[in-house]
Formats: sequence, structure tokens, C-alpha cells
Amino acid sequence: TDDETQARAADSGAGATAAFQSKTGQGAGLEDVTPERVNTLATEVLTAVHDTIRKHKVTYAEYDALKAWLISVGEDGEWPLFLDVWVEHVVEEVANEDREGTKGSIEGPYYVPNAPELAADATLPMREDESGTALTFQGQVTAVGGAPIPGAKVEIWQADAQGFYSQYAPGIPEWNLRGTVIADEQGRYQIGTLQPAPYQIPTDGSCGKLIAAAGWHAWRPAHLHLKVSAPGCQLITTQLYFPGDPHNEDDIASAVKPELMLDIQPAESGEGNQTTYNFELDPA
Ligand code: MBD
Ligand code: FE
Repeated sequence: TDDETQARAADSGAGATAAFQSKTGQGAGLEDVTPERVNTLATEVLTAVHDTIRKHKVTYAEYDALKAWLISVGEDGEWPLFLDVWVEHVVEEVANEDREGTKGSIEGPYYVPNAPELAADATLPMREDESGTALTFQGQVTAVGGAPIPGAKVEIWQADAQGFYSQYAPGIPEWNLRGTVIADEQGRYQIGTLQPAPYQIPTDGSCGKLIAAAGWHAWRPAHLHLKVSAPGCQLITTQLYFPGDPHNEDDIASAVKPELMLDIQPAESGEGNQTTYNFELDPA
């Protein structure tokens, strides 16, 4: 829609910053990290910066460019976007290195908790004229080893066919293409949705300016975001991808894994596509 094409970096940035701030104060502030860890980590990061400056003989012009850019990231509300695109994938790698079940991937900046609950055979909330190829996404949640998990929770959120997320771009209904699906007594779910478009980092904000200045590209491949959980199991945050997307190989957020590639088939119903992906949860 016209509203969507007028989405601005400042809108999604301000939204993502406010959403993240509502999460801090719940065990995610500097006071929740021990002084020993703060000292070690801050010292090592600063030393790496100092080493880079010496190695490349960074000039005052470059130092001032950095200062101006860092200030603008905050002004644009793009710290969540910057960190989730260029840093989170390594945090995820470390956090989930011992898991045996489904591979994780980054959460990114656009998750919203408490999306409306839907029964196991669900259709995600969408506009009457929502554009895009229909997709039936189905599967089963089991524990590692294969035991089905009745009533497992499958939270899903995704961009629309223009690459925009509800609550982070203007003119989209609040819970569009977001839902909390409760699996049936065998842990199975079937979710009617639409194939999302690839996502382009806003070009008019600080992250876009960095991308342009460095000669990078601004794209993530099309993806579905998921959080799958059940009592007694570890919640997994992950993403699923579509074969053939040109950006599966060069995701700006480095968040694609081969295990997270969907197998897309023409729908048996004849309308759009279908795909099956099963989740295996590690014990808590
Ligand atoms: C996204 O949709 C996303 O998933 C990430 C990680 C960063 C920016 C936009
Ligand atoms: Fe995303």
C-alpha cells in the first residue's frame, strides 16, 4: 500500500527502540552484569578498537565521522537494528552451541510478545486484500528423541509481501501476520499465511548510510521468524528460509543456516505453496 512505501527508518527505529526498552529493567540492564564481566568485556572491546586505530592509522577526520555516525544511530533509534544485524548472530551462536534440537537464529528487532492465540489449524491475521503467494506451513513439535509435545506454543511473525512488519511500519493492522499458535494433542500445527518478501534495511537511516558508505548491500533473504516453546523445554528462537532466494548466501544479518531451509512444494489444495518443518526442543 502507499502507507507502506512511505515507511521511514525513524518510524521502525523508534518503535524497535521503545519495544526493547520495555524489556530492559527485567534483568537486561548493566546492573545485571557482574563488575568482573563488565571490566573484562569492556576492556577487550576497547583494546580491539585501539588496535584497529593503530593498525590503520585512523585520522581525526575518520574519528569525527565515526563520532557523528554513532550519535546518529541513537537519534534514528537504530541501535536495535544495528546490533541485531551485525552482532546478534554471534551471541546466538554462543548461546545455542550445546543444543541438540532445532537450530536457532537471531530474534531481530521486530518480535512483539503476546500475539493473539490461535488454535492448531490457524490462519494468521491478515488484511482482506493481503497480497502474496499463499503458504501453508505445517509440522510437529517434539522433544529431542521424538516424543510429541501436546500444546506446544509456536509463535510466528513475519514481513508482508512488501517486506514490512506490523507495528514497525505505518498503516498495517496491529497483529498482521503475527500469531501464537497452540499445537494440538500430537504437537502438530498447520498455519495459513503468505510468503514474505525479502527485507531491505531502511536506506534512509544510519544503518543504511553505513551500508552505502561501505559499499555493502542492504538485504536479508525472505524469512519466517519463530519462537517455539513448551513447559520443561528450552524455548528456541529461530528463522526459516526459502530456497532460491538470492540473499540466502549473503544475508546482511548472517543469520541463515542450511538446517533452516524450507522445502517449498505446490499446495495439495491447489492454492499457493505448502511446506513442512518439524521442531525438536531440548530439555530445560
Ligand atoms: C529483520 O526482519 C530481521 O529479521 C533482522 C534480523 C534485522 C532486520 C530486519
Ligand atoms: Fe525479520
